[in-house]
Amino acid sequence: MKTKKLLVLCLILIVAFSVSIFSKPLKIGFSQIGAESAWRTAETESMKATAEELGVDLKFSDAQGKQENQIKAIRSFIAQKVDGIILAPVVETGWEPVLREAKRAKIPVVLVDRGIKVSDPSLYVTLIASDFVFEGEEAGKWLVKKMNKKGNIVELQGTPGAAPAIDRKKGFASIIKKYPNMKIIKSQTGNFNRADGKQVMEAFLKAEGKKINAVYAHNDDMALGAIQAIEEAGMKPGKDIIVVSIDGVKGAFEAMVDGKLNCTVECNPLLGPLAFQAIKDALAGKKLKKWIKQNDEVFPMEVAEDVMPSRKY
Ligand code: GZL
Repeated sequence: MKTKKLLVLCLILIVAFSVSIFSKPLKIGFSQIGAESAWRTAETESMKATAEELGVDLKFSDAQGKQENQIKAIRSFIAQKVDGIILAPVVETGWEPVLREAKRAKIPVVLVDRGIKVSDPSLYVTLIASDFVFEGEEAGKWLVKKMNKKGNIVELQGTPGAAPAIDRKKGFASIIKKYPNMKIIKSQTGNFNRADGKQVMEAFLKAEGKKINAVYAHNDDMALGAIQAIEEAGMKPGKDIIVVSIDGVKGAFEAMVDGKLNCTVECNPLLGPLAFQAIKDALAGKKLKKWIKQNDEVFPMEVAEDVMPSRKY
């Protein structure tokens, strides 16, 4: 009788212990770039809301736009022995050493929203992001049609060295170069933020003024800054100067309804569910595609009013 009781007690302990291991919340570190744009804020909200829903213990770090702060955050996550790391890399290069440390600690790393250049692709599990070259091409194709294949364009670039800045520039230029009467007469970074976008557009207007027929901004926040600069220069954005940008945030749809922005190419920031699923799959030993590509749509101003109510960010 005594052995039977002992056996039952052992069984209860084993079950309790195994439940406790599996029911312990996942501890995930998320290294976010910063809060430079409405798109970035939407991405952060998606990650935090998903972590909340899943009962994940999220360690969140805002790098204020600095790679060294992201590297520090990743080292801190490793020291805290997190189960997984999600990284939105501010730029493409400089990640190998710290990602090798994560690999040595057997912590899976999922990239969201921007890619990186590494010699060893095993340093990250997967990249969940849009195709920025496609986004740049779509903006270019739309502008070629709108401008009847002629005109002078000024370009507001994203953060130097960032995958979206590099690839949106590449994609757009690959289309424009096919039309000899379309020229990119100025191109400069506005760092993906509204204030810098406005400032750079003011300088463009001072230098080129009425020669400018269109603005291509790598994100909506810079486009909204440019729109402000165009108005302050006494011109009508959306009419005197055509404005096309990328992201598809709420402010862009409002500007299109107001007739000041002509077109935005969507870039989905709601990556939380896919990011945490990827970490779980990696922990379960599943093999993932190296790039989980997000599909994006082009929204010209003509559809903005109808589409707005269904927008999720
Ligand atoms: C794109 C993302 C870019 C957005 C900007 O995935 O990295 O950074 O287009 C954001 O708005 O600042």
